[in-house]
Amino acid sequence: MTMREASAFAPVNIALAKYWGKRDARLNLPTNGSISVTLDGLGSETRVKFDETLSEDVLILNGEEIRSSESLRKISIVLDELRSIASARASARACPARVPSARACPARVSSRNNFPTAAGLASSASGLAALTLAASRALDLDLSSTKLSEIARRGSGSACRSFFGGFVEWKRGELADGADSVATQLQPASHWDLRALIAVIDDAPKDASSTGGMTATQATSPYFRTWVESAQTSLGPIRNAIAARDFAALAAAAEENCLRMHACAMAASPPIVYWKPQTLAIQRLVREMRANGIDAFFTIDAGPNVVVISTAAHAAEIRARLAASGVTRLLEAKLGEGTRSS
Ligand code: 2P0
Repeated sequence: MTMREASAFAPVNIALAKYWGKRDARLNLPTNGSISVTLDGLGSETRVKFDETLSEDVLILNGEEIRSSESLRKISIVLDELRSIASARASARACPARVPSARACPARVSSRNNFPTAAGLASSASGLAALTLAASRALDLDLSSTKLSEIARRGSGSACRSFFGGFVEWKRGELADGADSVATQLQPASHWDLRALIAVIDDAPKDASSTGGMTATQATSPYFRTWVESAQTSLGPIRNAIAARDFAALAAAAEENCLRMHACAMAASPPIVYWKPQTLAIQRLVREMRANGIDAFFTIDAGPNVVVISTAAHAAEIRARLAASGVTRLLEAKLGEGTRSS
């Protein structure tokens, strides 16, 4: 019998080389490659149930029904893609008129994040990755991680990186259909025991979505072309620093990449400024710590929170210094594995 419901857990990933620009908005193909670390324990647990009594897909996030058209559009892109694969397979196997209804019917998606939603942490990445695996299992599709990652990417670009553990690269690719724009693991989590300390400055929903901010930056920032060139050039040094476990080189290249992304967004018209005063204060503190021999660098996504990356040996010292500087909410994670069934 076809299983009609299934669950999956997908981890958050934090980009050390950022995705910020689309060369194809329909397929979510990026203007530049990106590199991320997959976090252990922080993520989204998502249950998908195909239900003939529904008239359209339903999204429940942290117990509340979401009616935002952007969130619903993203989940339906993924669900439609999986429904179409399932229908095509069923049609190929049996009489087309007897395609099981679960394959074509709407789904109820219930997702829970164990971190603050919409605060610039990549909640859409883990949510869409978990949805993709859960829905594929509910439809009894046995797809490779690479294929699942490609489908999740269409819902939210950064979701493609959450399928793999440790250090992950999403290649820009050259092909128009995106077949070569896939995520792959650079190194497993065991390669280098780094920690991510997430200073939560504000967990209220942010003013503008990542998708909107990215699109507006691309359309109006005079620095966009330069950002893309620079982002693409930063991949080699970041890849090499990870392979060599060279913390100082990784710190320099990742901070530069992050600040250039934000500089490009700030130059958009109207300007896109995700930072708050504490965002800048923590950047300064992290630079001071590094100057004093502590392994720490920062990265910031489309929100005010600062993620401090450190070696395991220095995490406790950094935690204490962040707390002393007034950070009251700090999440900490090791690097971990990719998306899994649950
Ligand atoms: C990243 N971000 O690489 C960058 C850095 C935010 C800042 O990927 O439009 O939600 O759904 O493809 O994946 C956030 O963008 O955007 C993001 P869509 P997504 O992590």
